[in-house]
Amino acid sequence: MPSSEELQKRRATAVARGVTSVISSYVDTAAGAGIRDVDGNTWLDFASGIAVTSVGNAAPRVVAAVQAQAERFTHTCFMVAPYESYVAVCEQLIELTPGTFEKRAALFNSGAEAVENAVKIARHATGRPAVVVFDHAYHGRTNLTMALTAKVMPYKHRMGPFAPEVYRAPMSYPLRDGGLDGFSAAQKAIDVIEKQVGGPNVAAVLIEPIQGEGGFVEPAPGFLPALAEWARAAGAVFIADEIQTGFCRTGDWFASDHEGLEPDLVTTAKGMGGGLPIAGVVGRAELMDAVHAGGLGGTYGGNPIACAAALAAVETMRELDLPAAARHIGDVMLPRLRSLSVGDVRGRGAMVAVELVRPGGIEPDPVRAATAAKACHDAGLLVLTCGTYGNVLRFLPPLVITDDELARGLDIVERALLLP
Ligand code: PLZ
Repeated sequence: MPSSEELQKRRATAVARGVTSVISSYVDTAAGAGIRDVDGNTWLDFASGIAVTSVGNAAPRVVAAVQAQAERFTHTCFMVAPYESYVAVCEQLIELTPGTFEKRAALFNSGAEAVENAVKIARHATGRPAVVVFDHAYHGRTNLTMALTAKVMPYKHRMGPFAPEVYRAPMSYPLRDGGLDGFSAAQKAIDVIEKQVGGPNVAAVLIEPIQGEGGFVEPAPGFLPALAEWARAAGAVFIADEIQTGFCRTGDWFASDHEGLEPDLVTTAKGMGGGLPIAGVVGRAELMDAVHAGGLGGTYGGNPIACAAALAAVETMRELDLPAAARHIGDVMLPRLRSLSVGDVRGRGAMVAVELVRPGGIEPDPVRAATAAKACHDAGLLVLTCGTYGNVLRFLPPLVITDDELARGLDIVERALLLP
């Protein structure tokens, strides 16, 4: 078995520099919230492969389902020869997402692809061009989703021209917008939309209910319902990008559930596949079915092995009550982090962050975030940073993490955050 150091050398002459990794240790095996690298070091996982392995790494049910499906058949392409598991995953999406109205779903391979398709569907159904997105938004790295994503470095720099008809509105960001209440923050955004885009031109308002890469920004209560209400009145499609927040992460099946939001369309990926690449768009039947036959699809979308994994992941989430597990994780993490009196501690369920700021104000402190992350890594805890200013330390543990593992991880985080 080659060591991580040897692999780093091979990588340097084989893998494009644009693709980076958080740590330089290479994975050998992983299970639950534990990772073992090729040199035999063990890691505790507070990253879940960016909010993917919510059911744990190599979750037993997922592994068994993948093995069984691979032996039955690996691929036929749902557009060529269909199979039951694709239909079953769509049924699960319909059942689990908010709203009891008639829905349809379609499956894709990645989050970005789901977002692209949600926009295609909204534009097709409304016959309108404009898409409204928000400051600090992250929706992907493809051409359209780069345009939807806010941050230029590293996501967009020198990669334009970008897709047109994308407009950015101010986000509710309680730490940084003077603590505007949700209604006032929504009015501010709606003002921008009405003055700069015009309601009748808006195909979709697209938003992460809690922003992920942008810094775990949770809008003030009332912001999302006010925007959804405006979209409804304007005849625009309200799309919740629940790729990072969905499938139990925030303590509900979907973050939209928290305020009783019923988005017209929801995009999902990450946690839904239990580690296999699968994504979905689900929502109002009249929107989804507006698109002509053949207007949606892709060779691999809803691949049978990924569908088997998704069904097993959802079964695991139900069986282990992972929404409750996520709430428990938040209940353990938030008070402990708050007791350190470092930065702005926030989160819902198992989507928890500390935004680091300079003493006495809210000036971002990205160096402190990087130092703390490195100290965690040195101590064997895998954590991530995020945020427009790179100053947010974020935690996304697998929802099956044990209390003992959680406590061990928090000990490491505590020491890292209290470094001078
Ligand atoms: N929408 C809300 O969080 C993916 C990407 C990190 P893909 N986030 C992690 C990186 O540096 O690429 C994400 C998301 C939200 C869309 C996406 C895109 O999902 O599966 O990465 O395409």
